Amino acid sequence: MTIETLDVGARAILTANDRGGYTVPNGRVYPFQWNWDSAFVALGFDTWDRDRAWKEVETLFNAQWDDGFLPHIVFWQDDPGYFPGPSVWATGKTPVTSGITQPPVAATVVRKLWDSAIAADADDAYRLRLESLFDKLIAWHRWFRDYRDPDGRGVVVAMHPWETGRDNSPEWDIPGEPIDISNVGEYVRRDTGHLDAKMRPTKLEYDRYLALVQYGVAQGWDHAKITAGNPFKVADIGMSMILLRANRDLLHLADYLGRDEEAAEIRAMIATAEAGIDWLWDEEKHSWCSRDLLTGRSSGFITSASFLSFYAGLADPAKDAAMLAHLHRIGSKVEYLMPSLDPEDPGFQMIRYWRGPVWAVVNYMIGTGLAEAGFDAEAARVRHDTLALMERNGFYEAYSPVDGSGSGGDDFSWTAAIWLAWR
Ligand code: 9WN
Repeated sequence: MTIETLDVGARAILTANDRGGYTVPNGRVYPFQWNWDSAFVALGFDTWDRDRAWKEVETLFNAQWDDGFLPHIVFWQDDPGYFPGPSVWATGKTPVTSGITQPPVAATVVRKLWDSAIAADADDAYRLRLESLFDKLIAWHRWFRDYRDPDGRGVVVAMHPWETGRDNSPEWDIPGEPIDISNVGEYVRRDTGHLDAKMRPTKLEYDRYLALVQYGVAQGWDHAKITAGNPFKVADIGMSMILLRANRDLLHLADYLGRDEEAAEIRAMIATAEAGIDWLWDEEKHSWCSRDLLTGRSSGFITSASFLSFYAGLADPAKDAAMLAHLHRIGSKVEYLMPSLDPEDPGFQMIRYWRGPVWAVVNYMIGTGLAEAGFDAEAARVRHDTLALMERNGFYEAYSPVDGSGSGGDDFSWTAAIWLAWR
């Protein structure tokens, strides 16, 4: 297939999944607006429709709560095709939303949109929109500081595996054991009606997901109460790196807009993260790893998120060298980087969701970080593999790192968007 044909196909997916101001990840499997999906989707729209790109992010932030919290799903309209739907979340908000968040990639995306507007001499027309988004972005970042970092370590503590965006990563297995699933009750999953159950999380994992949703409902989605008493609290290496990066991009925007007070506040958040993030370095594994806040235990899993240290701008020569060694080792074991789990881990499964498959959006962040850090060969490999997966197999939700076969939903919005933004 030619680049032009793929461009046309990618644009057609975003257009077909556009519900008017927001884009669904996939019409059948995920019929609502998802938080980090929309941010990446905006990068795709920006390659041919700047106004629509900004609108995607603005629509997402229209669902922001008064305390700055930005939900992981916005249920702009009901749809029986997904479980758990709005009535299960019962957050009582208008629009109805979920009660947990997702990785904060939006500030980095908004900076990209702004840079692209400047390059096209269109910044005057977007300045007010930037000002408005800036206020909402910093409110969300403050919310992370206030509710997702109870020990003030400068990391992001996920209260639900879905918050990490890497739902069934083995990092959550042991920390998930204390979750009481005895009262979850009967429910009907919809995901396994759309997709092969072999690709999806297990029943035990779903029971835990739902028990945590029910816990949030029981707390009235009061995030202070959840922060205090949640039975699952894991410092996620992915969200922690992503927020650090997002704060650097938000600082750039603050300086640009002359927002001195906010800039000082963002600098303080960056300084806290830079001082505290080493807590997520696993000396035994020689890798960045998620860590259970409740027990202090490192997960010990090397996942695709471990490689986001470059994207976070952590220039630490010894740690960088260790991560590059892992990258080369993993790269010699699989056809396509970057598997969501180390292929030498006994739990590696090439098509089961976040236990093996490759996600284009994670690769985009890894590749961007590697390029910025000057690791050109590694950056080129990650980018090349990502684009090759799409050229050979179309725009799937994820792909087997072993044979490149598609996993999860097809005609997937954020994959199409990454093609357009990164090819
Ligand atoms: C739960 C939409 C989302 C992504 C997540 C991915 C998957 C949902 C699910 O799909 O999660 O949020 O039901 O499996 O793990 O990263 O945002 O594409």
